[in-house]
Amino acid sequence: MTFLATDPLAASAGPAGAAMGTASTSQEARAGSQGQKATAAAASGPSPEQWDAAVALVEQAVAAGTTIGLLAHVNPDGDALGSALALGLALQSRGARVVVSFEAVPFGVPANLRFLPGQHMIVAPEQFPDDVPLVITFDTGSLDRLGVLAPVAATTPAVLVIDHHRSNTGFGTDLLLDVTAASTTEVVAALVDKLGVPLSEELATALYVGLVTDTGSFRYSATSPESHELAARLLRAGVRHAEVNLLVWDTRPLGYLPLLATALGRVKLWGDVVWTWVSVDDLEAAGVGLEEAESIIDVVRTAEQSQVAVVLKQDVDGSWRVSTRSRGKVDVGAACGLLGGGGHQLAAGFTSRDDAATTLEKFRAAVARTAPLTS
Ligand SMILES: [Mn+2]
Repeated sequence: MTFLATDPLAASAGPAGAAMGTASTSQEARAGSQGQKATAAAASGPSPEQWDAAVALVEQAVAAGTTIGLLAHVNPDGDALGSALALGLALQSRGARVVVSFEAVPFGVPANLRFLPGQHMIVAPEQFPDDVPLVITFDTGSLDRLGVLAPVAATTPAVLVIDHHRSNTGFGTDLLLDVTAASTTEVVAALVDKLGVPLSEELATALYVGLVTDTGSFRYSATSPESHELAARLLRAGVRHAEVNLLVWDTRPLGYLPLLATALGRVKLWGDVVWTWVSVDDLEAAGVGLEEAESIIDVVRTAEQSQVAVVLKQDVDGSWRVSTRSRGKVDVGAACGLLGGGGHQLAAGFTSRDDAATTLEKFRAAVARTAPLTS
């Protein structure tokens, strides 16, 4: 670790000695995207009873005319927000009253998702009504991933959890969990079908965004024949895929480019871990928000000498949001789980209040404690 001592990172480290935080990054949710190589633990989707209960719950709320609250995880990605907005549009077409919310500081939809249809349903957490009888959560593996909205889901009488994370804790009163689904939107699409709602172009676009986000444009291992079949249906429903993909993948503020250059200029290989970092000062110099640092790891993880890629992103409070990716042999989901985070086997994250060097050491130690993946 000698190189760490000379790394500027060591000098600019955050508060030392504090324990790993429990909050996760939006990368973790994005993680949904990559993970889920089949293992012995692989389960199938929801049981017929779970589907029946979920459909009945939603139908009752629609019939009662009560407001239905739809919650995405903190700093929502395309899958979380696309899922919530897609079901919201479906429920509105059935005459339901719907509000969509999530935590983000400052509050707002990430820049590259602002084209998503259905944004009229979105309210800030402060505006979320406190007497909603039914809440539905999307792409959220545990209650704490709802951030400031966690108490809402903890106290609402009926909470339907729709997810595809293997690490889902089973919170809520009803569960639609399919760990074989590449994205939560695949589960939502099935629910939309069961509710008898036809796919409008808008609804299909919201579903498509989650599907392409979490499959990395159908590249990641969780991509299934069903993912492609759903994509075909969505395109037939009118999704303008070239336009959508240009906005999702290939549209960044100019400041992203110097930020990427800074991060890539610092890349180091430690054993089989390739890693880099961006500080609050870097973000400020580039004139972009933390969300723009999310995709840096997609470049870092290409290093063929590595098994694992790590990008540390400093939040304004000095903590590090840590994104990790595996090239297939290391279960980074398990390793991040040991550090209070989570995600999927090939893509996961955690939050650390240690300095960056200590954070990386702890991550490597956690990797050493996890069983290697076999394919
Ligand atoms: Mn997901």
